[in-house]
Amino acid sequence: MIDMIRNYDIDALVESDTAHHLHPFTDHKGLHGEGGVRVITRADGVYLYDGHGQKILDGMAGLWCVNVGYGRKELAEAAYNQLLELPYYNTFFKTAHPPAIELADKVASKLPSHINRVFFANSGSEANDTNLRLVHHYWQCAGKPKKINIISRENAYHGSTVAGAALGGMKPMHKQGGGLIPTIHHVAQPYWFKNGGDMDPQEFGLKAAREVEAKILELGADTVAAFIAEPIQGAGGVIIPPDSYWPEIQRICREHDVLLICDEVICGFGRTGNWFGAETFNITPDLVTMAKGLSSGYLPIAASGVSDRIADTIMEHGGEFYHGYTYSGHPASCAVALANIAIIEREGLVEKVANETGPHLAKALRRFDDHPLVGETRSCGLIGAIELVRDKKTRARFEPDGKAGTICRDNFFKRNAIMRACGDTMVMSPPLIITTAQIDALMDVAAESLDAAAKELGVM
Ligand code: PXG
Repeated sequence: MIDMIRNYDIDALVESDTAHHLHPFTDHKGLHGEGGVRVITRADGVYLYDGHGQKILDGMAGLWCVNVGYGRKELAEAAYNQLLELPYYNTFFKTAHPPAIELADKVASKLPSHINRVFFANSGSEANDTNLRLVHHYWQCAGKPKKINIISRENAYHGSTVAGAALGGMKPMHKQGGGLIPTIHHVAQPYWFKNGGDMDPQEFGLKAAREVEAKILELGADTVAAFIAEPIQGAGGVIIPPDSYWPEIQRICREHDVLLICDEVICGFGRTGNWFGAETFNITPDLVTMAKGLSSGYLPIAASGVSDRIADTIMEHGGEFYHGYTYSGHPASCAVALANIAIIEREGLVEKVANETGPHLAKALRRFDDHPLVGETRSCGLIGAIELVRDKKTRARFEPDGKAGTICRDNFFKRNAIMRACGDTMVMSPPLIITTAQIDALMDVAAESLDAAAKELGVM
């Protein structure tokens, strides 16, 4: 944490924000109507502090990214030292620099053994754009240029660039022009709680997986390039697929020679109790998207992990891959990512999630099983969800969609804790350094917020 706390004129900042700052994913009319933003001025460990000195428990690790927690001096020092030694150089024209080389090596060592190459980007959206470019380039090099269709899932989140939004399955984004790539197709998500009806979850998992196969057959396997999915859908509402889902997806991709892109932007770097969600679900991806936890959000950096099959084919074919970003493998971001991974290793955070805090969260969530507003709780490692319902038995929701979630989220906020609402699903993804006592504190706030929301919704 910084030694000196700066004094900001918060009211002036809020006014200035209203006048000049366009925020991502924000209804500005609504925001300004509510009196503007809450200004966060500093953070330490799992806590944020706002401009009025309030201490806020961050149950979301920022935006699912601050895995090692806030206030890590050694990450600041890694950036500082690198910026003095070599603030920038590109990796385009037969050049490289130590941090990019070392980070590619380190990340490759954490990925499944058939993935040994890494291509750097600056955000998860960019890395997914890269994956799309890589997939098309691969199939051309492999002599199957007709394989151009990509299959994704409804309600998936793969970013906010043109390709990211089209890859994702968020209908409101598509309606605003974000779904304009005609070779990208969407199938159902393995969301038993919402769509499973009376089906057994495992049966439902198989059914959802077989929608991918049906789409492949509809398009013709010789035209399908890849299937992209998050091991656990994050922004879609922490959708943990039934155990039957991923093995069936794996079989389908193998059988129809369709590449599998695992978007690990949220699941990567310890979130599920392994370095990658692919390990947790026993997935063998051809490409892996990484961002967020790669640097714990201290500096922007993302990456695509590229399997030997893809990298070797492209290399053997030869010819330039016309793709890259000015800041691919930015030295300071790479240095910070290396220091971040060193912290995760040194503090055994992945093991801690698997053996201690993950199981603790799962158990702690069970206290809401009998709550009138709660239809289901679920978690995997340190990513979890609470489903809000009007009727526990039928899993019927309140209307309109999202109302209960917003009320509940606002109640969290009032109590100085952060959980996000995805529609009527409360989601959490705290920093991986969170202690069991801090998880209990978060659950205490959840209990109060659920009670308050239930009263507001008239069910308690
Ligand atoms: N893939 C996944 C799985 C993500 O969660 C991205 C790609 C895109 O990453 P960038 O770095 O381009 O944002 C993400 C990002 C939310 C929320 O409201 C989630 C994300 C981003 C912004 C908001 O939950 N995830």
